[in-house]
Amino acid sequence: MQADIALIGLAVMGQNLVLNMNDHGFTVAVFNRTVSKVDDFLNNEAKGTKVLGAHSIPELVSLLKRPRRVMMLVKAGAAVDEFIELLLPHLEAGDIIIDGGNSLFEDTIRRTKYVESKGLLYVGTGVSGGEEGARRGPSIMPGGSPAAWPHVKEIFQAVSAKVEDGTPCCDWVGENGAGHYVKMVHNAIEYGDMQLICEAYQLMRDGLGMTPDEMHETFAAWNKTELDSYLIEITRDILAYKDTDNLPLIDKILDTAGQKGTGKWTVISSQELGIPITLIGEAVYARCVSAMKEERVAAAKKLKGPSKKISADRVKFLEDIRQALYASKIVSYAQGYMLMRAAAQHYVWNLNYGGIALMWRGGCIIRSVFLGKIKEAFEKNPALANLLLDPFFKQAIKEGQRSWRNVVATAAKKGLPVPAFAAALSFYDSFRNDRLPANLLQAQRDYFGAHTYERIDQPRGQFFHTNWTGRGGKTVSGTYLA
Ligand code: NBP
Repeated sequence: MQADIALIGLAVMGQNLVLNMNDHGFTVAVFNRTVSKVDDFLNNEAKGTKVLGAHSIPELVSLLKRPRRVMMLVKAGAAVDEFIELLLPHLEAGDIIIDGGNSLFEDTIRRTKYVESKGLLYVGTGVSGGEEGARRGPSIMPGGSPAAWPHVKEIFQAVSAKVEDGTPCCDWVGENGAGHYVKMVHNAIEYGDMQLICEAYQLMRDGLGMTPDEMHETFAAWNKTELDSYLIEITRDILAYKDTDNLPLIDKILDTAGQKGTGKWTVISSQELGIPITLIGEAVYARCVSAMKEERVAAAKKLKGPSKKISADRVKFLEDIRQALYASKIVSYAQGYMLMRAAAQHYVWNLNYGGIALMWRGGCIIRSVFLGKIKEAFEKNPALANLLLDPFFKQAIKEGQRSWRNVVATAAKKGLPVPAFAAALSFYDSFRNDRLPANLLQAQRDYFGAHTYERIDQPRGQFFHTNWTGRGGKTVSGTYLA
């Protein structure tokens, strides 16, 4: 019994996390469904390390110190349930099963309850940062059985990314599915950030007629501003990358995007909780539209629009785009935080919002200087109801607003799609509007469905129905559905 932790799943994430743990002095025992991959790993990537190989689950468990910690990094879904069933007969009370994959938070809620009912502890943790993150320091977002945290804290915080002052990008998120929920929202914000950058890119490419090298320079400059982030940095490098013929590789990549589901899950959750994460919704749909390649190619020949060329001063318009991106990004994070706040209330999680920003500050795909500002906002005011109301972000939007509006208006006039920029701006204008047109909407609902309405001249909670046509009855919806 010598290993500190076991890791099941020797694909890209598992292998790299094992090597990372080994670098930090932990002894890791490994296992994989296709058992031959254990020896392959030991004879290649893990050669010369302290990593121990196991060829069966009982052997794996026998190598572990107590309480036993077994982490899975396998494909999300049935594989996780299957491994839990395989592990349970060999573990005992107090042992800990950890799922580090991208599991749906509802599965993690169910699994936490199930594993706890067997006397064991469960951790469902988000691990972000891809291959490089797993190897050099990911952002780790653990949730599950609170009693498990003291037993996994040391390993997790040691292998996680660190911010400049050495603080680990890993802290306890909350009970049962909280860790996976926060990771899911992280991924959805990642969808939003990527879409915003892509819209900026399209405006530069199609509107301003810029070359990849020129855009590379622009993103390089932007990365020295408030937008300083991993995604801007890789965009800068992607735009400079040349194919074997020395032409920009970016121009040869097919414009159809894939997705694995975390964006979709977040939008579904937002619909269930009634929280408008409009920018992220548009980012998910933008991938869907991109996937309709053949239909778009056919439609492009038939559906005409204005010339895409933007004749504005390039330097000035580029600054407008940068401001639009920054303002939209603030809205996106504000929406993501609104969603997490609603989820925390619904699922009874005590989320630490500043701590979440800190976990995302390093190691993960959305890491940025900006997240430091979010952390500061929640540190100053832990009860902050909406990021848009924080003085720093309020001022940032105030300063960028004219540019933001100019970009959305220009894009509309030029027929250039900016679904995320526009959704963010519409949300901003809806959120700051004290009288939306929903009075008409309620009137329509009451007209055709007797759904009733509240009145501005009567206290909230009193409902009225009008017989709009003189033909309807007095019965209101609930008993009468039109
Ligand atoms: P994959 O998601 O590709 O999963 C591969 C692993 O799952 C292998 O060990 C494979 O075993 C095992 N597996 C599969 Br596939 N089906 C199985 C089944 N029915 N029963 C048991 N084992 C099964 O690996 P990954 O990309 O390293 O990701 C691991 C987890 O981390 C996933 O949940 C993923 O969503 C998450 N994640 C990935 C990234 C990333 O950048 N790749 C980033 C963050 C999180 P085999 O060798 O026998 O086929």
